[in-house]
Amino acid sequence: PTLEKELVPLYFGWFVMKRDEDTLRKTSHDFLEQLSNFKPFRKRLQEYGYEDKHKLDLLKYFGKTPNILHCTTKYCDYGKVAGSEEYAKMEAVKKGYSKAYILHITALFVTPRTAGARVELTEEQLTLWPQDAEKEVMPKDTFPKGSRAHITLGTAADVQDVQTGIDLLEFIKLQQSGGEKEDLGEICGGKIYYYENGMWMLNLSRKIEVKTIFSGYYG
Ligand code: 2AM
Repeated sequence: PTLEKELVPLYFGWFVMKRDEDTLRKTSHDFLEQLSNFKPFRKRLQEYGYEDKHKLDLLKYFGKTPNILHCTTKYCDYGKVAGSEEYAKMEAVKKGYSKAYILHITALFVTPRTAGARVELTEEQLTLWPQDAEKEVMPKDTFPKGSRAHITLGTAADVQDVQTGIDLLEFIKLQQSGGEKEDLGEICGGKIYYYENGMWMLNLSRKIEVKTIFSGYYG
Protein backbone atom coordinates (compact mmCIF):
# COMPACT_ATOMS: atom_id res chain seq x y z
CA PRO A 1 0.00 0.00 0.00
CA THR A 2 1.04 3.58 -0.56
CA LEU A 3 2.29 5.37 2.51
CA GLU A 4 0.15 8.42 3.00
CA LYS A 5 2.36 10.02 5.58
CA GLU A 6 5.42 11.85 4.33
CA LEU A 7 8.60 10.22 5.53
CA VAL A 8 10.98 12.24 7.63
CA PRO A 9 14.61 11.49 6.67
CA LEU A 10 17.56 10.52 8.87
CA TYR A 11 18.72 14.10 8.35
CA PHE A 12 18.33 17.12 6.09
CA GLY A 13 21.29 18.94 4.66
CA TRP A 14 23.23 20.32 1.72
CA PHE A 15 24.96 17.53 -0.22
CA VAL A 16 28.14 18.44 -2.07
CA MET A 17 27.99 17.57 -5.76
CA LYS A 18 30.44 15.00 -7.09
CA ARG A 19 32.96 17.23 -8.84
CA ASP A 20 33.28 19.68 -5.95
CA GLU A 21 33.29 16.79 -3.51
CA ASP A 22 36.40 15.32 -5.18
CA THR A 23 38.11 18.71 -4.96
CA LEU A 24 37.13 19.19 -1.33
CA ARG A 25 38.38 15.73 -0.38
CA LYS A 26 41.68 16.58 -2.05
CA THR A 27 41.90 19.93 -0.23
CA SER A 28 41.22 18.15 3.05
CA HIS A 29 43.83 15.52 2.21
CA ASP A 30 46.47 18.19 1.48
CA PHE A 31 45.65 20.08 4.67
CA LEU A 32 45.90 16.98 6.88
CA GLU A 33 49.13 15.97 5.19
CA GLN A 34 50.73 19.40 5.55
CA LEU A 35 49.58 19.81 9.14
CA SER A 36 51.05 16.37 9.98
CA ASN A 37 54.44 17.63 8.77
CA PHE A 38 54.11 21.12 10.27
CA LYS A 39 56.78 21.63 12.94
CA PRO A 40 54.63 23.51 15.48
CA PHE A 41 52.05 20.73 15.15
CA ARG A 42 54.62 18.00 15.67
CA LYS A 43 55.73 19.76 18.82
CA ARG A 44 52.26 19.47 20.31
CA LEU A 45 51.34 15.86 19.74
CA GLN A 46 50.65 15.00 23.35
CA GLU A 47 47.09 16.26 22.93
CA TYR A 48 46.66 13.52 20.33
CA GLY A 49 48.02 10.89 22.68
CA TYR A 50 51.35 10.69 20.87
CA GLU A 51 54.84 11.58 21.93
CA ASP A 52 56.01 14.95 20.67
CA LYS A 53 58.20 15.12 17.57
CA HIS A 54 57.02 11.72 16.40
CA LYS A 55 55.13 11.65 13.18
CA LEU A 56 51.39 11.49 13.37
CA ASP A 57 49.67 10.75 10.07
CA LEU A 58 46.44 12.70 10.35
CA LEU A 59 45.06 10.97 7.26
CA LYS A 60 45.18 7.70 9.13
CA TYR A 61 44.13 9.29 12.42
CA PHE A 62 40.92 10.60 10.79
CA GLY A 63 40.31 7.28 9.10
CA LYS A 64 36.53 7.57 9.20
CA THR A 65 35.27 9.87 6.43
CA PRO A 66 31.62 10.44 5.48
CA ASN A 67 30.27 8.63 2.42
CA ILE A 68 28.85 11.83 1.03
CA LEU A 69 30.29 15.16 2.13
CA HIS A 70 27.44 17.28 3.41
CA CYS A 71 26.42 20.07 5.73
CA THR A 72 23.66 18.82 8.02
CA THR A 73 20.87 21.28 8.79
CA LYS A 74 18.61 19.06 10.90
CA TYR A 75 19.22 15.59 12.28
CA CYS A 76 15.78 13.92 12.47
CA ASP A 77 16.35 10.19 12.97
CA TYR A 78 13.27 9.51 10.81
CA GLY A 79 11.13 11.79 12.96
CA LYS A 80 12.20 10.61 16.39
CA VAL A 81 14.15 13.77 17.20
CA ALA A 82 12.19 16.61 18.78
CA GLY A 83 11.15 19.26 16.28
CA SER A 84 11.95 17.20 13.22
CA GLU A 85 8.36 16.92 11.95
CA GLU A 86 7.99 20.67 12.36
CA TYR A 87 11.26 21.24 10.52
CA ALA A 88 10.20 18.98 7.65
CA LYS A 89 6.97 20.98 7.34
CA MET A 90 8.62 24.40 7.25
CA GLU A 91 7.80 26.46 4.17
CA ALA A 92 11.51 27.21 3.54
CA VAL A 93 12.37 23.51 3.72
CA LYS A 94 9.64 22.51 1.26
CA LYS A 95 10.63 25.32 -1.08
CA GLY A 96 14.37 24.63 -0.83
CA TYR A 97 14.08 20.86 -1.20
CA SER A 98 16.08 19.53 -4.18
CA LYS A 99 17.31 23.03 -5.06
CA ALA A 100 20.96 23.91 -5.74
CA TYR A 101 22.95 26.08 -3.35
CA ILE A 102 26.56 27.30 -3.27
CA LEU A 103 28.11 26.92 0.17
CA HIS A 104 31.09 29.01 1.25
CA ILE A 105 33.84 27.39 3.27
CA THR A 106 35.90 29.90 5.24
CA ALA A 107 38.11 27.66 7.36
CA LEU A 108 39.32 24.11 7.92
CA PHE A 109 39.90 22.76 11.41
CA VAL A 110 41.33 19.83 13.29
CA THR A 111 40.93 18.72 16.92
CA PRO A 112 41.94 15.45 18.60
CA ARG A 113 38.41 14.24 17.77
CA THR A 114 37.38 15.63 14.39
CA ALA A 115 38.41 17.33 11.14
CA GLY A 116 35.94 19.69 9.52
CA ALA A 117 35.22 22.65 7.27
CA ARG A 118 33.52 25.75 8.62
CA VAL A 119 30.60 26.92 6.47
CA GLU A 120 29.42 30.51 6.31
CA LEU A 121 25.72 30.58 5.47
CA THR A 122 24.03 33.30 3.43
CA GLU A 123 20.81 34.98 4.62
CA GLU A 124 18.84 32.73 2.29
CA GLN A 125 20.60 29.59 3.53
CA LEU A 126 19.93 30.64 7.13
CA THR A 127 16.20 30.27 6.48
CA LEU A 128 16.88 26.51 6.35
CA TRP A 129 18.84 26.57 9.60
CA PRO A 130 16.93 25.37 12.69
CA GLN A 131 16.45 28.02 15.38
CA ASP A 132 17.88 25.79 18.11
CA ALA A 133 20.75 24.09 16.24
CA GLU A 134 23.41 25.66 18.43
CA LYS A 135 21.47 25.35 21.70
CA GLU A 136 20.81 21.68 20.97
CA VAL A 137 24.46 20.79 21.54
CA MET A 138 25.63 23.70 23.73
CA PRO A 139 22.64 24.77 25.82
CA LYS A 140 24.59 27.03 28.15
CA ASP A 141 26.10 29.29 25.49
CA THR A 142 24.79 31.83 22.99
CA PHE A 143 25.95 31.81 19.38
CA PRO A 144 24.96 33.68 16.23
CA LYS A 145 22.54 31.55 14.19
CA GLY A 146 24.42 29.26 11.82
CA SER A 147 27.61 29.08 13.93
CA ARG A 148 27.47 25.28 13.95
CA ALA A 149 27.32 24.99 10.14
CA HIS A 150 30.11 22.69 8.96
CA ILE A 151 31.07 19.77 6.78
CA THR A 152 32.59 16.81 8.61
CA LEU A 153 35.79 15.74 6.81
CA GLY A 154 36.84 12.98 9.17
CA THR A 155 36.53 11.62 12.69
CA ALA A 156 38.97 9.77 14.92
CA ALA A 157 38.28 6.18 15.97
CA ASP A 158 35.30 5.89 18.32
CA VAL A 159 34.16 9.48 17.68
CA GLN A 160 30.66 10.22 16.34
CA ASP A 161 30.39 12.73 13.50
CA VAL A 162 27.96 14.89 15.52
CA GLN A 163 31.11 15.90 17.45
CA THR A 164 32.42 18.03 14.55
CA GLY A 165 29.81 20.75 15.06
CA ILE A 166 30.43 20.74 18.81
CA ASP A 167 34.16 21.17 18.18
CA LEU A 168 33.45 24.07 15.80
CA LEU A 169 31.33 25.79 18.47
CA GLU A 170 34.21 25.30 20.90
CA PHE A 171 36.49 27.25 18.50
CA ILE A 172 33.89 30.00 18.14
CA LYS A 173 33.51 30.20 21.91
CA LEU A 174 37.26 30.71 22.23
CA GLN A 175 37.13 33.37 19.49
CA GLN A 176 34.24 35.16 21.24
CA SER A 177 36.10 35.30 24.53
CA GLY A 178 39.16 36.64 22.74
CA GLY A 179 40.81 33.40 23.75
CA GLU A 180 44.50 33.08 23.28
CA LYS A 181 45.44 31.78 19.88
CA GLU A 182 48.78 31.60 18.23
CA ASP A 183 49.35 32.82 14.68
CA LEU A 184 51.82 30.34 13.26
CA GLY A 185 52.14 31.61 9.71
CA GLU A 186 50.80 30.33 6.41
CA ILE A 187 50.16 26.84 5.08
CA CYS A 188 47.74 25.49 2.45
CA GLY A 189 46.54 28.89 1.22
CA GLY A 190 45.59 30.23 4.62
CA LYS A 191 46.71 31.31 8.05
CA ILE A 192 47.07 28.55 10.58
CA TYR A 193 46.15 29.21 14.22
CA TYR A 194 46.67 27.12 17.29
CA TYR A 195 44.09 27.55 20.05
CA GLU A 196 44.43 25.09 22.92
CA ASN A 197 43.93 21.41 23.68
CA GLY A 198 45.04 20.30 20.23
CA MET A 199 42.68 22.65 18.37
CA TRP A 200 43.98 23.97 15.03
CA MET A 201 42.21 26.21 12.55
CA LEU A 202 43.22 27.23 9.04
CA ASN A 203 41.56 30.51 8.01
CA LEU A 204 41.42 30.39 4.22
CA SER A 205 42.57 33.50 2.35
CA ARG A 206 40.06 32.64 -0.38
CA LYS A 207 36.73 31.06 0.50
CA ILE A 208 36.10 27.69 -1.11
CA GLU A 209 32.78 27.53 -2.96
CA VAL A 210 31.06 24.18 -3.29
CA LYS A 211 27.94 23.34 -5.28
CA THR A 212 25.36 21.45 -3.26
CA ILE A 213 21.80 20.16 -3.38
CA PHE A 214 19.54 20.62 -0.37
CA SER A 215 17.83 17.31 0.34
CA GLY A 216 17.09 14.58 2.84
CA TYR A 217 19.19 11.48 3.52
CA TYR A 218 17.14 8.36 4.14
CA GLY A 219 19.94 5.77 4.54
P1 2AM B 1 27.68 15.93 11.08
O1 2AM B 1 26.63 16.82 10.55
O2 2AM B 1 28.61 16.65 12.00
O3 2AM B 1 28.50 15.27 10.02
C1 2AM B 1 23.97 11.56 10.43
O4 2AM B 1 24.33 11.12 11.70
C2 2AM B 1 24.42 12.97 10.19
O5 2AM B 1 23.71 13.85 11.07
C3 2AM B 1 25.89 13.20 10.44
O6 2AM B 1 26.37 13.92 9.34
C4 2AM B 1 25.94 13.95 11.76
O7 2AM B 1 27.03 14.78 12.00
C5 2AM B 1 24.63 14.68 11.75
N1 2AM B 1 24.12 15.05 13.08
C6 2AM B 1 23.82 16.30 13.46
N2 2AM B 1 23.31 16.33 14.67
C7 2AM B 1 23.26 15.07 15.13
C8 2AM B 1 22.84 14.47 16.34
N3 2AM B 1 22.33 15.20 17.34
N4 2AM B 1 22.98 13.14 16.45
C9 2AM B 1 23.50 12.42 15.45
N5 2AM B 1 23.90 12.94 14.28
C10 2AM B 1 23.79 14.24 14.11
